[in-house]
Amino acid sequence: MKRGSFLLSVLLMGSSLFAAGRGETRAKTPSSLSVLVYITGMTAGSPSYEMLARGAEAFAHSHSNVTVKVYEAGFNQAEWEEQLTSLVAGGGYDIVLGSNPSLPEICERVGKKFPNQKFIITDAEHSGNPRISTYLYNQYEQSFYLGYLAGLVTTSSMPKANQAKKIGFIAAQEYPLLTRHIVPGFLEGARRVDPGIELDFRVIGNWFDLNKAAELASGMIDSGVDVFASIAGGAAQGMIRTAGQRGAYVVFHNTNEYSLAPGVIVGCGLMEQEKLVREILSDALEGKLQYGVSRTVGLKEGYLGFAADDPGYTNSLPQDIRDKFNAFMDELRAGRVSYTTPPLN
Ligand code: RBF
Repeated sequence: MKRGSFLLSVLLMGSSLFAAGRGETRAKTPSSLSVLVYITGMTAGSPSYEMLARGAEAFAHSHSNVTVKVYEAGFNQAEWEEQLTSLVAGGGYDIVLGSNPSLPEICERVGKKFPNQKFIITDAEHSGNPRISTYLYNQYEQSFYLGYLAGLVTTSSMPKANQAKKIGFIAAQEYPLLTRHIVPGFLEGARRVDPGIELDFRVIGNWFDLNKAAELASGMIDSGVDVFASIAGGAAQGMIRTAGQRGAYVVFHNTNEYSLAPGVIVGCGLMEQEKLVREILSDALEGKLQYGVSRTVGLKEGYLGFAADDPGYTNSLPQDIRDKFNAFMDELRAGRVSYTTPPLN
């Protein structure tokens, strides 16, 4: 070996050692990225999972050095950790990407066995683990403005609104993000319209039983509920069906679903999960993604919204309600509505 090239290789070795020594925060820019999209349930019928998979697949489609595999873990939560363990055991994925508030704990345990594995989780909050990066949507905020709309509708003289000041919420199951942010935010929003509004809250027990959701909705209508919200994945379809048949309204979280039941679904919140996922993967590919931290994203950051520019909204609600709601959204975006997001833990 000539002296020049020997010196060069020593220098190169030194610089790569130096780069490695800088550790976690400035990982080298990967030349390719292999992503496992881990769906904690089934993709179809669950908007947040559909957007997760679509965003990742779109990113892979436009980047030839990115591969994405979508894995559906199914509804048996007791199996998720073991499934994920065997999926990462082969070491084939640079990152595991998921969207579920219960995933950080599972990933923390799996990561102990596979210290090089990285996990990125949206719709969750977790910090301090150098293998895990999380993005929490401010679901208190989305529920707060959807609750405000529900409050306007239940106190209105719209054809299907009754005298009772009662709104309903159907959940698939209880978990901290739901019981501490989503449900309290919804009631608080409604009470900004009228402090006398009451909430009827019921739980299905799983994410797929449409008939149980329909049955619960029917009982709630009997008890005076005229506006519903839900976090129930595919089971929400049963509630929407009953609301349509028996004459009640629905406000919907996370996606534009007006076309499912025009005149029944009168307001849709938006979660910009596809956009967030593309940005996350772009950062990961450039080696810029930070681990060990959690960020919260909401209205003002542009990751939560409301589908106001849609005939499903404009044709379903009278002008005065839309004026009041749109004004509330403007105030909220401008930071002029004060509210406190409760702690998650
Ligand atoms: N949301 C869905 O849309 N479909 C599901 O199958 C689903 N399963 C979940 C399972 C668990 C254990 C938890 C904690 C949440 C689940 N979610 C599901 C809720 C979802 O991740 C998110 O919290 C809500 O969509 C609100 O952002």
